[in-house]
Amino acid sequence: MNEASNPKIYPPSNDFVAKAHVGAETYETMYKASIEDPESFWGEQAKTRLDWIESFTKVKDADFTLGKVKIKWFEDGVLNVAYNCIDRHLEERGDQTAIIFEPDEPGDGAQHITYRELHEKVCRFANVLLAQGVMRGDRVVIYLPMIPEAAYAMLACARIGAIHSVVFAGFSPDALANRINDCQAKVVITADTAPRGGRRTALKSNTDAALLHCSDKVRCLVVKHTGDQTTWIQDRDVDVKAMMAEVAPDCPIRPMGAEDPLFILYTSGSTGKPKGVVHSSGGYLLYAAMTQELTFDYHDGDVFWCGADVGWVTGHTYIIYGPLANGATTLMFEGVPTYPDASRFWQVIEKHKVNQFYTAPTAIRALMGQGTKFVEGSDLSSLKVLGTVGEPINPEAWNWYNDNVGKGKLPIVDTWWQTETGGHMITPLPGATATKPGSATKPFFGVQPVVLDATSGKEIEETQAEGVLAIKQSWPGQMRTVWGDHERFEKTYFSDYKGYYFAGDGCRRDADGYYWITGRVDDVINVSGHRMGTAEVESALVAHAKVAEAAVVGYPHEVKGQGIYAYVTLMNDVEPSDELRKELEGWVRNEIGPIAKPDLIQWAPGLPKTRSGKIMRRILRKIAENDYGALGDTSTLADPSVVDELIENRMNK
Ligand code: 6R9
Repeated sequence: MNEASNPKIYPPSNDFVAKAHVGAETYETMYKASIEDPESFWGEQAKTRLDWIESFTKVKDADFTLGKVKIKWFEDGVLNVAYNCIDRHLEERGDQTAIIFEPDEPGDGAQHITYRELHEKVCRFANVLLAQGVMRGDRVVIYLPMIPEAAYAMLACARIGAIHSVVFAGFSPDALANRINDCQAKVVITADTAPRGGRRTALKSNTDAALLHCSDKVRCLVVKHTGDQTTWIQDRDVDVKAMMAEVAPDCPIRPMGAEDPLFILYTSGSTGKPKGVVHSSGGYLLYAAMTQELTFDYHDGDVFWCGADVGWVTGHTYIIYGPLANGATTLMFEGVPTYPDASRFWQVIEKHKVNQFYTAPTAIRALMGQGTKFVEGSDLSSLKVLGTVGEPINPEAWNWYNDNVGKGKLPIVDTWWQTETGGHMITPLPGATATKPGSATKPFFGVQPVVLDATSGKEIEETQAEGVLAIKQSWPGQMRTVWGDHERFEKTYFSDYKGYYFAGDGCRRDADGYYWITGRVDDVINVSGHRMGTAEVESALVAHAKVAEAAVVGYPHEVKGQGIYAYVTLMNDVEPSDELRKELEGWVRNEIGPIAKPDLIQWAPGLPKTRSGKIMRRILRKIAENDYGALGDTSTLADPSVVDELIENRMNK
């Protein structure tokens, strides 16, 4: 039986409902209010959840019309994000732990950083930035692992009004250089080396390599984290910890406009180079705080653990900004789920008595593959809510999570959202929504999803619908623009379906109005919950001297969700070999990072193209999926025989 068409339903328990912030009725009333009168709804939320230096008089000014797209919230309000995440909590919870840092090596001992300590560290870090000449509006690239300094650096930027752009520490020097150059950063912050799963990544030397391609004015701030030896360039490199010890322990906040950018985060799209997604100070923070509290039913005193990396949006919103704005205790984990062994996640939960745990389906599948013995040995009784994010969760993984981690008793929130949306968009609220495994269920407050017919672009009115997912109205956490390219912003998100925000996912809505995300409908693939533009991998491949042409598609992968399948046409005089295959894998690793390494490379003497020279990816996808029985119409191909050749030599047999 197809689970999706007749799924088991999991209502919240009465005990849970009794203590929850939002129950089913409240959800309905509040949701209705948020859609019918967004101005009052969000005005009220912004006043109660955030502290303003000057309050706003205007709540919303948004337009999705192509050519004049504009998204503004609380426009004339003035606030400071770091103040909201730290200073305002000092009186009441100065001695409460703000951040628990759990290092890669379990034997190294955790750190508990109180709000008061966080305040001092962030102030000192901010003074270091100021001493480097960083001013309001300047860009600061943060290329750090999951260490407290990453949080200090982000909040220090927010304190002085600089715009941070965190680059995932798994990215290569080239990827780092592209981002530093695109946002014209004044400073890059890195660490000597980064331990992860018992191995070390040489971040400083990656940064040195990246900076060869950047302006020589870029300063390099180095956090000496492991003490490993690195090269040192006088006049360019700065020892952050040494300087933090010298500067003043206090630093005034800079009042910022609600619409001033808080950060830029680069993300992959279906075309071109990664885009710098710009998020605001006021609207973003409000949305981060509200979703963190309500989606996870966070209560004062709880320990919250989002297992993402700060290099992704999930880490921004649910390790740093959301929890800290709410005065929560947030856990930062430097390691990986399988080191020293596959019980690490569960050990960390037991050790720190974690109440809410948020991870990705790919991590669940990887741990599932190790059997249940690793989870059985840990005391998970502190857990109250489980969450997932990043990709659709398959029922097997959902059931495993539910049975073994939730012991059949905990609500699981499957949260659909994107880098662009700032926070959760479609998600259960644990005290309000009965869940169905594999469905992200219902919209969050203020979010108006619609299902559009993919070809006509018309809204499907019936409850039961299948098509592409779009959003009708702005919400405060929405991205504001693409850094330096507003036209690209409009074109990417508002031009395919006029009047709506569209960001590339397909979906189904069932008879109960529940949403089921079916995956990307564009040339973006989702590898272990990480977004990867196929165009990016292709351009890395063709940059290799022996490659004439390349086409990249996704294919189903048991653990990663999707794997990367590359069809490569070599230059005329080049012979294919296993060594060359390895060389290309290493090449892509170096060009982009390990997450972009192709899983399968097929030598393709020719690619299926239309007579106008367009590669027919639909066909390549089918072959990669081993589903070539249904190739559809191939009559428009310039040379249909290439298809037989590709099928014959396919890699995914
Ligand atoms: C937060 C984040 C966004 C893309 C998105 C969609 C996929 C995320 C999902 C999900 C199904 C979920 N996605 N959450 N698909 N169910 N609960 O992941 O941001 O890295 O920008 O990726 O991830 O395809 O469009 P980002």
